[in-house]
Amino acid sequence: MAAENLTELIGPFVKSESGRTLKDSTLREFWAGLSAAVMSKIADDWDATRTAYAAGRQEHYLSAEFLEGRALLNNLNNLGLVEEAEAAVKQYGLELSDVLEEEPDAALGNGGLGRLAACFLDSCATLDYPVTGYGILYRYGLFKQTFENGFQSEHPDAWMEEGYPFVIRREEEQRRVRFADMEVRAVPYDMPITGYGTNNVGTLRLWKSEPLEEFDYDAFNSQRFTDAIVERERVMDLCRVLYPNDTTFEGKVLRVRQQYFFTSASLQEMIANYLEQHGEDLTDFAKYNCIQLNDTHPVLAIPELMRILLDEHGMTWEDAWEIVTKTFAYTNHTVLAEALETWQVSIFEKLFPRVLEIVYEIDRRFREDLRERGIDEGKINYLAPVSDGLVHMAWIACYASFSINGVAALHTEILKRETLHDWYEIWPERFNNKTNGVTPRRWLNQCNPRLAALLTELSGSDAWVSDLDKLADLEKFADDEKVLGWVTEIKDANKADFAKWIKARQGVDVDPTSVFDVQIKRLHEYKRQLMNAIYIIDLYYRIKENPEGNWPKRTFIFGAKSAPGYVRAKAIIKLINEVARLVDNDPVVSKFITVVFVENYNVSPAEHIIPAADVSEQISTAGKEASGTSNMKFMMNGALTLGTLDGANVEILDAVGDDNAYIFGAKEEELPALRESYNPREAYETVPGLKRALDAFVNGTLDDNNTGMFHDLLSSLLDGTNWGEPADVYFVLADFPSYRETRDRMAADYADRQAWARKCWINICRSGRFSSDRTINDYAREVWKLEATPIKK
Ligand code: OAK
Repeated sequence: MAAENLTELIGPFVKSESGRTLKDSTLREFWAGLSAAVMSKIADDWDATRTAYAAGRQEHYLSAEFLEGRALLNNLNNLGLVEEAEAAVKQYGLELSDVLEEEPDAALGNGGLGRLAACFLDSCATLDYPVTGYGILYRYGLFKQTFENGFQSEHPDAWMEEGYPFVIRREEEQRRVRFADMEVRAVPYDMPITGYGTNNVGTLRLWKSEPLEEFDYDAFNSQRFTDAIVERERVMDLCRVLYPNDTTFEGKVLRVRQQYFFTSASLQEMIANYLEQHGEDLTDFAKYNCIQLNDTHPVLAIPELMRILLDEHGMTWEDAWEIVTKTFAYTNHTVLAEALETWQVSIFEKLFPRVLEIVYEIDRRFREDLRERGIDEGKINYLAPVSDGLVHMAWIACYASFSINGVAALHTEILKRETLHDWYEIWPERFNNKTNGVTPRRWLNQCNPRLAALLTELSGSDAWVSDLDKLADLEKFADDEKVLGWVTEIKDANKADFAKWIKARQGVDVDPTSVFDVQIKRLHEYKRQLMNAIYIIDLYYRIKENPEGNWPKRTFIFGAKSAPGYVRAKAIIKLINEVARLVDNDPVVSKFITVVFVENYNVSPAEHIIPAADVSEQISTAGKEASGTSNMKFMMNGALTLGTLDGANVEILDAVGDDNAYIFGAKEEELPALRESYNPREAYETVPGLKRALDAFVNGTLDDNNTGMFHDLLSSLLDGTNWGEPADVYFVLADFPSYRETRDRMAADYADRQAWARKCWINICRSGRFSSDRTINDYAREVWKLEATPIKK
């Protein structure tokens, strides 16, 4: 390729975006032009990678969500083009950082599961693994959140309406997906996934549904204008919106349509590639293909692959099943009961009767298989793919997959012991753990350039960016006062940046010298943002009682979206906003503390928040958070964990030791016994400060605008519900005393900045095992049996 510099490329590309002179082009058009220029630079390598991967063994990552966030800076960093890009926009008097802020987040995911998929693709590209991601091109990503009088309000996010240069429509590779009541075209849109320090460029293929015929002109010509449009819209509806539920299942027909749509299109492509590369005999399909199911959302791929092999390639059931059971691997991402996907048989009947027939046959053979193993009928019926008129997606996944994994050591143990215990008893060899990881490219090198520069300088190269274990070599500086001084300076500079950013974004003033204490994640009762808020209310009263006290200055930062229909989660959002107002309106308390709720929390806000954090709140009820991944991002950026022994916190503690993390609360194995004797009302009456804090919900101190929602929150803690939910399901009040003690101690410890910085440094240096490169190498070696395939230049 002609060695063209971004400085030369940018002008023409911006012009072709804007259709006017450069001086009149908008910042947004500069973003689009620069992005298009970057695409032109990777096109040849992208092609070469696709060709190289097609021939050998490949892994296909099927996921209903990919929470990619922004792409331009990530690509510039990976390609080593940041300085070139800076110079390119400087010619026109622009700052690269301003251009980058024009990019919308590709928010095609809800939270942890979707962001994990994005980190995994980044690692696969960096490590040259032949892996392709498959998902859905949602027209509307996760809703945009605003606060109206403290209440969450949701707005559509038409993220690519103004054009998005990082996806390419591949018209010629379209497939057809048939439902009983409609047939649609699946048109792939490909997003390049660049890696760090490699020429390989992976692919995220996002399918979009379109009508078979662009427009029904017959209907149109015979004056049936609406008919022509209605049919077209029905097909477009399929991919219109990402369902905003995180870890909760909703049995909506459109959702199961989405699931079948993208899995069917993806499988058709895998089969077509196999036929092209390896000939007509599909016996070796599993030798060349492995499919990772990101939770149960893509599990329809199992009966669909059966259908393709049986109906379209004339295989016997036995041969087809042999292939299927060697192809699929399943990752579970939660033990929460409300996430379990079960679809009504009648929905399958209506949408894809043939797939249902196959599911029934899987069910029949499953029952036979288990009977032969001497398993009793009650258990068989419980584990069967179909029972009580419902199709159980997780059971199909467990039965057909050669590998079943959890996402942190504790989570995998809970799966084996409880959630999937019966499966584990029958097929123990299928179970394995793959502790999650996060990409250090985006979550350290890119979002925290100051710290990245220090790490590179001290280690003499940037090799740590693609081999994070190298940071262990820097632990020798843990007692080097100069280095610890730099660590503190870097954190302070990042905090000053955050203060500017949040001032510009929300008009809030924060004191960069205060302790930044952060909880950012989806709003869910088990994550216990409510416990965090109760602490702040209690602190508010303690400060009011003793305004002369030596209170450390603190900023409490929240970021969280609630599912639009999750009433209690929305009440908690309103409550936190009310606490922020209460504190802000108090001239005494506001001298010491500030509460900030970052609106519309997403990937790119996280990149501003995490490098500035001192305290990482990881306070879920033990046993409920499968892994957590922000805990890892915070650790890498030198924030200390305030957490329960849950998910990957357990492994973070194991890595850094007691002295370098703040752990509190009941352990998972203690909770069943605690439940027996638990009386939250007693805690309310006896734990000092608790009654006063909780009464503030309902005595007029905090205002829920007469909705009664704060009353409901309180009674969920003290009384449970009349539909049988026990009081305080998530042990908020039980863990409160130890949370308060630990959090108080942590804030006091911050005063010794040198000792604090030492702890931060240990966290940073020991974060190597939480790189998604480690996770992906484990999957590649132990599950996918995949070799790195670097392209030749
Ligand atoms: C979403 C929908 C259905 C089931 C699970 C999820 C989900 O997002 N789970 C989250 O996955 C993350 C990645 O493995 C974990 O870190 C979180 O703990 C888990 O809640």
